[in-house]
Amino acid sequence: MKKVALAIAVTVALSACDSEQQAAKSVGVAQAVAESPAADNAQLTAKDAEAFLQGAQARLEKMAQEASHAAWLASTYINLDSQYVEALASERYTTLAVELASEAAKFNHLDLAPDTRRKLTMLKQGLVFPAPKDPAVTTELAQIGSKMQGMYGAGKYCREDAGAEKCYTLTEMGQLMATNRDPELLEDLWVGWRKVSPPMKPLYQRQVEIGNAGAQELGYDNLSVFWRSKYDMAPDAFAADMDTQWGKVKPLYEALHCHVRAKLNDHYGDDVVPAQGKIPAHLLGNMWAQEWGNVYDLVKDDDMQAPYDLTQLVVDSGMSEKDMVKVGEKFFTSLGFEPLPNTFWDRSQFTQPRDRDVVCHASAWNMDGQDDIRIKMCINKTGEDLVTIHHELGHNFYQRIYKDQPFLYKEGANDGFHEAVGDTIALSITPKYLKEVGLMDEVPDESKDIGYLMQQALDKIAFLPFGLLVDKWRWQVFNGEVMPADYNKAWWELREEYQGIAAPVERSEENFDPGAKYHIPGNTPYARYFLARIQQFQFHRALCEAAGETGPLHRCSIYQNNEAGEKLRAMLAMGASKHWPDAMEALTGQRDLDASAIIDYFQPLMAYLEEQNQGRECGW
Ligand code: X8Z
Ligand code: ZN
Repeated sequence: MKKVALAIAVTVALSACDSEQQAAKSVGVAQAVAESPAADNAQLTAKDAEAFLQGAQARLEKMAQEASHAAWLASTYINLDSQYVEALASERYTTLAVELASEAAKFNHLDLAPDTRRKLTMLKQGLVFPAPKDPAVTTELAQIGSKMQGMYGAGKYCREDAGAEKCYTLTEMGQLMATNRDPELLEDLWVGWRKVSPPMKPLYQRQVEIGNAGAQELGYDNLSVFWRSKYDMAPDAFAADMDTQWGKVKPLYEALHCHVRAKLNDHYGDDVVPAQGKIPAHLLGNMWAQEWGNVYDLVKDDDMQAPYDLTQLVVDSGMSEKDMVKVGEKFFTSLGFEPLPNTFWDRSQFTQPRDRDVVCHASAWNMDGQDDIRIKMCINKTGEDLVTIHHELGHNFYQRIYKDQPFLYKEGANDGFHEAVGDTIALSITPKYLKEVGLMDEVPDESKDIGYLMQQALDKIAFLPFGLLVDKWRWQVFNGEVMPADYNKAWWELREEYQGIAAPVERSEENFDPGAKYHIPGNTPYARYFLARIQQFQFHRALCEAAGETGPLHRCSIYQNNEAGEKLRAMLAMGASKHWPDAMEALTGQRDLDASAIIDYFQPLMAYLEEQNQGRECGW
């Protein structure tokens, strides 16, 4: 960082998938209003509001830089000291953001230009967990956050293996959940990982109390309303729209659930997977049963080969973890995005360090609101991680292309957009594309398409109810509908109702299973991933149209297509400067969330599933 008289070059952090969304630009002047003695509100003018916003953005940007570097440190070297530093920086950031958010209310009575009003609203809604204006409580909130992140990141499960104790990291357990088919081992890992979270429960409970008090001081009923207020519509309308979209895709989920249950029943037998009812949660290839692509081998018909096994292609190609990231970068540059800067390659974390604990959950960061972008992952050489790399790079390319927006607009059009960008690109990892980049020799014929769609559905469709329920649970916790004595019960009611899965062993309030999922201790809202699953198919459909592709959506790849690239870049460059329906319209011509694209994409699979499920009793 370089200090210059009067203009301090400052930078800040944005970590997509992390709790605080921050960004930065160079600080100019204009701290005058924010620092001047409080003026009489009645005298304030629109010009004062603009000056206030300029000063506020400059101050936040500066503070966010400090918070980003501390957070990066605490995520990549988990220890007492990094947590101490991170909590301090986060406390300072929260204090400032809360102070500015409340100060913004002094312009409430003014008739302001829409852009000024939007920035004031965004200032008010910028934090994920606001603290009340009490320094001791703000400190407590920051310490709770750092502590829970650290507990999750450093979590391990130790078990007896061939007479010796072996401790597994979450990444190692994830690999076993994906590939091992021994139900006893899978159950043991499932139960074992969940030992990480009971100690989090009192911390979480206190964090909710503090966050609710903070949201109330900002004028919201509770954190649930606050979290749902960030979508350019009334909070209840947002929740209702999520339910409406779910209603549209639910038949597809139910058909998939029915078929998967039947196939798992064939493989494991009635004692392990009953032919009726809920599917045991430890047998779906993923620690949280949120995406099921890893059990494709159990679900496919004997004659239904997928057109490719992406893990096999990655392994056979001999590429390194860094090479995998290069493959992702190449897709974005083929669409006209700037190549990643050298600092990205120097500063990112691609693999799990052997000598220390880190938060392995994948994330993308912008440290300075400009070009210091990075990803933090513990990459495995699998198809799943190649897709996650595209997901993370989507965040980074978005961050970079909106870097010249004002600080408060250095965000996605809504948080679902941010999550959808990389996934949209990954939908173009088709056989045609893989052949073009030399990872595959021949494009398989159409007879293999159902296999490909099945593989995609096991990830994309299986995820939808999980994407919906995580924040349904949090909203109920925040608004007091669910009290701490029922945290785990309420969690499993939702898991059972929406996903049709069941815990493999009895659970009780001694357990705190929500805490064993990153986004609960990590305080990352989750509705965004549900939105993104719907949006990415809308984006894919629109980009394929722009590219002049006329074939089925699942065969379309926009690799190297200028028209599609231009459209995507134009929308992303808007950042959060416009209401999200404007951004949506710029890319798709539609102003609403529309599940018809995901339904169209999977239409051939739906027909197949309906046929397969004939004579089966579906549902749970
Ligand atoms: O957390 C993530 C990304 C980082 S934003 C890896 N995802 C959700 C999850 O892992 O639970 C992507 C899909 C859903
Ligand atoms: Zn993400």
